[in-house]
Amino acid sequence: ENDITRPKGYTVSWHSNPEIEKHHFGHAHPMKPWRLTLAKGLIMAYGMHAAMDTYVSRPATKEELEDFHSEEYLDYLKSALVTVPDDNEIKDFNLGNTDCPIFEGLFNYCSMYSGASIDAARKLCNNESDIAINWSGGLHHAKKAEASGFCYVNDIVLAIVQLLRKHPRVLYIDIDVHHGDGVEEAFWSTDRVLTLSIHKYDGMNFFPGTGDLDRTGPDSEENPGAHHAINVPLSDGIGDQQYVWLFKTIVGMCVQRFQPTAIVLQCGADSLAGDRLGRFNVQVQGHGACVTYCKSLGIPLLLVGGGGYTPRNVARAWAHETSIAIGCDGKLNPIIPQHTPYRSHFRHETIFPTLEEILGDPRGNKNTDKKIREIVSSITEQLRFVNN
Ligand code: ZLV
Ligand code: CA
Ligand code: ZN
Repeated sequence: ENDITRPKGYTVSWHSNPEIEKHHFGHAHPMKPWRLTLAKGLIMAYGMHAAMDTYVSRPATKEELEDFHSEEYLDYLKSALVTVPDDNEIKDFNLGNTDCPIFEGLFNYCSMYSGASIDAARKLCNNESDIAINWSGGLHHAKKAEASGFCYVNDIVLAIVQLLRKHPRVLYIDIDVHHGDGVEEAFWSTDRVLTLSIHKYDGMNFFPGTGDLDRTGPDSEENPGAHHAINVPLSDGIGDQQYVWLFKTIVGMCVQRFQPTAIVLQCGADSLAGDRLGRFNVQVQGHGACVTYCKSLGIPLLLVGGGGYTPRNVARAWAHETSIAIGCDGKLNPIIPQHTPYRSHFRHETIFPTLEEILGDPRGNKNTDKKIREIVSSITEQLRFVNN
């Protein structure tokens, strides 16, 4: 029996819409919106929805989308017709290729996941929630007038724009295995947003090919945003111990120096061990420890999803992180319904399926402790240029 009670005076809001989950990028495409159905299945099987304010999100409006994206791009996205992806074709706005196919209901999909992030940000602005969650968002590569890396509309940028209406300083943290280039670029020239992305970096050999340690924002006297981009480039195989130590150390330093009044945490689950596209060895526990640490700071927190290409691991991680948000982690027993399709995905799991070790091809850890310490000292130097 679960005993899920709401802590008094602490509100978590959960923003989702089952419509989003029904979209298909195409059979060979690694991005599977139905992973959200799987995550929701676990969250509800544990009874966690009872401890949150749940909202069915609505599509973002044209005006809201134009807070970041160009009208020309949005018009094209809206009218784009389903085509067979062709990488050799002349590309419009980088749409209609294998990474960013045009599929049925594309504009609806984009408006919906963006509407959920915008609503979540507004709940934080109005002090109506302490933590707001949108697992369908976190699409950090989208640019003003360009789709990129499975991302078409940058819901994170749109949410941060909302937060900036109330909050003087927003800290953006990105634990997706890929570099959060779209969010970083969007706030290149402001000192009101500090961006921090942890990712695999191997020059052009790993998408999107940016995010080295020395990429800190355009450095000029006139740019207040100089030094306000922090990048943590890692190699294959990093595990919980090094990852969580790095996360706490660097986020701790950023918070002390920058004094954010709101935090956005992109929880891309492709940094987990066994991910189809990822290269790290982070476990559900280590990934979740990042959420626990951010929650412990006591600053309004927006949690969004992102990458994650081994659906059952994505579902475990996001269900576990939902339990951390509502403060019942480690206290839940799953009641996975016998008759649902979810069961086959979690059939080996009994109690706390979310915390079982992820089995996958063992990945050798190429990150030395020396390299990890060098990253921390470089960022320590960089933060001297950040004023609070
Ligand atoms: O998790 O793609 O490497 C947030 C996120 O960060 C590339 N794309 C592009 C750049 C030129 N290439 C080749 C195009 C590949 C097209 C097909 C795949 C198909 C099957 C399996 C894997 C991929 C794939 N694509 C793996 N990595 C890519 C990256 C994009 C990664 C986006 C990560 C998005 C949601
Ligand atoms: Ca990242
Ligand atoms: Zn990713």
